Amino acid sequence: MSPGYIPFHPNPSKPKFKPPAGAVDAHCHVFGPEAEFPYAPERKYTPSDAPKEELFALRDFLGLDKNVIVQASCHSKDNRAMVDALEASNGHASVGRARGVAFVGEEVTDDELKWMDRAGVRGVRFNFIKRLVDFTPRDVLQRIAARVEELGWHIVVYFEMPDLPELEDFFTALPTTVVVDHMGTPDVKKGVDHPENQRFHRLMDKHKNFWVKVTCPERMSIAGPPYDDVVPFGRALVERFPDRVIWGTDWPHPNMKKAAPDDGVLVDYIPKVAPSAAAQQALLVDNPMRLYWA
Ligand code: 0GY
Repeated sequence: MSPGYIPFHPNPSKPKFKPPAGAVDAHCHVFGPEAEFPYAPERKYTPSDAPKEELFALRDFLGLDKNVIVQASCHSKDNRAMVDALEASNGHASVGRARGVAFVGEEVTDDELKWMDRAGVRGVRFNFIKRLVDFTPRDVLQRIAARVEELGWHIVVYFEMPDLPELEDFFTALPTTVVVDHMGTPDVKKGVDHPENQRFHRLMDKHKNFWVKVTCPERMSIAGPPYDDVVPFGRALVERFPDRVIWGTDWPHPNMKKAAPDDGVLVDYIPKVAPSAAAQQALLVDNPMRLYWA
């Protein structure tokens, strides 16, 4: 483990909010176990193991039904731990309980892409966070995007909001559905109406192929749990783009600075950003099903 790395919460609370039947945790990860799936040599942090069994137990405990497992940077382009979790979760069922998002380079072969597609991978992540990954040239990403499009997959983008002006033209030229991680990482101190956040809303408004994850209040909150200072940001997105929002836990919460969040508290955050049953059904079931299971 990296010095200071905080493992996931050992005993999360039982949420009061009961998610609707079929609810999807649309952003989570599996780490290792290192003995079976070693971390990548080029990683920027070493987490504590967070294996699939723990993820599936948490899913059941929180009252969720399905997972979208996103390849994290500590495993870099070695997608085996993620695919192993998909295979374990899906078995031979035609409608499995997990989908995946991979991280690939342009050296990835068509056979590898087919292997991942069969296992349930439906997207590729482009990570622009400098503390997590080394820079990949735009032309390389464009060539990957063309292959992602052929597969009918989408592209997940993770970036920091101050970098959006510089990235926007690249994003809007992508040929696929584009899913933005963690609300575009707004600065909570600046407020929902700040030009930086409004620029992101305008991007979502203008480009109907953009979706957004209403995730990670624990990363953005200044006040701490139950993250009420982040609620206006999530709620604005759910109200404005009701059919293009998804939600997830971000378990096992890599690189938290102070404490591991209580996953039960994160589930109880959902009705604050999506107060009506219709909004909850869209956020937790209908939208992720359209994006990942259609
Ligand atoms: C997240 C956020 C983080 C890490 C990663 O790929 C990753 O390593 O995504 C982070 O440190 O902000 O989505 O889990």
